[in-house]
Amino acid sequence: GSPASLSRFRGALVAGVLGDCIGGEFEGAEEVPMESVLQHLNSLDDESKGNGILEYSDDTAMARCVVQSLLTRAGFDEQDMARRFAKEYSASPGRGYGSGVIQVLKKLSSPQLSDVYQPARDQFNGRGSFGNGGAMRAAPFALAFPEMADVRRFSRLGAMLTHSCSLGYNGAVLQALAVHLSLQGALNLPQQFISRLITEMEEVEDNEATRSDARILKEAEKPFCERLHRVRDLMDRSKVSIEEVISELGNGIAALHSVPTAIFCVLHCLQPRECLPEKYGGLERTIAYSLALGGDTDTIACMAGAIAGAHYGIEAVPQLWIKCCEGAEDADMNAERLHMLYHQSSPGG
Ligand code: R7I
Ligand code: MG
Ligand code: MG
Repeated sequence: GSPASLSRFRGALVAGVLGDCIGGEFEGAEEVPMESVLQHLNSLDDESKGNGILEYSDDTAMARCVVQSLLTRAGFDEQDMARRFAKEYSASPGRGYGSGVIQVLKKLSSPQLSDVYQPARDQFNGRGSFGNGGAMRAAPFALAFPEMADVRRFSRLGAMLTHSCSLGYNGAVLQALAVHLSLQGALNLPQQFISRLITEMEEVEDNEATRSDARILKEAEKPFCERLHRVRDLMDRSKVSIEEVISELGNGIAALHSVPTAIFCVLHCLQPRECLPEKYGGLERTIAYSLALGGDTDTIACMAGAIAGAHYGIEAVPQLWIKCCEGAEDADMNAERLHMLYHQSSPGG
């Protein structure tokens, strides 16, 4: 499809929901045999199973808040977004939120709160969370703002409402930038795609907050850049085992151990793979492969799904999978609204 086409918007938002709903089955599992993944995916093709059987989790619940806020305010409004997070949490607290972020969401619902970023700063003894909760809901920022600088800025601020550690919010920026580039068709040249992400993140991570967090947490000076270099090294290899991907990139709840992993899943599945059914297209491969990594499967599949969906477009998303997932049809309608907002705000368009 052409750059920033409606099909790509729909693919991104819908496949993100699918990754969350379908990936929930294996969240926290240490080892997930590919056989179990394929069995799970085959069961979605069984039409007798009915609609909406797979519920979405916090990943989608919060992404929906981001979408609604961006649409209603026609841009980023931190007060409005914070209010929506708090309201959503109090309406459905059982969506599987991270154990730390719950404190933030409770504080955000206080009417006395003057600085909406303060509760996030208080997390983990004042360092803030490095969890992937900012990154899991970052895709909509790429679908609302055509300018890369806006995507960078607002995905960071949107994540900082709950994640004030740079290893948390920079993960959100990376995820949003990956969706942004994919939307432009950048995955047609995978080597350039990863190089551009590295170049962008070099700048994003070039500041004192990042250096200081990295030092304290004993990470490389530019943690996400270092991981993206590992992604590039793995890409260049003809054969990579699941175990190697997990040990090199991680599959955990930290943004650093899941966002680069999600990006790798997309890149690795651009071509057919021996371990995956021949009948699968790229989008199905990406979701299946993300689940087979185990660990934080709903979130990794959600992030990989959004990047892959922006590349392949809605036509690549299996109808029967959409039917099985709560919130997928809704995401499809919102994608159209975001597409309009995006093209309204683009210069001359
Ligand atoms: O990041 P967050 O919103 O969690 C998202 C994850 C996704 O997998 C969702 O699907 C859902 O399952 O949860 O929630 P946080 O509570 O901010 O962070 C998640 C977890 O990361 C925390 O509960 C901690 O275990 C860990 N964590 C930290 N641990 C020590 N020190 C995050 N930051 C720190 C830290 O600074
Ligand atoms: Mg979740
Ligand atoms: Mg998760």
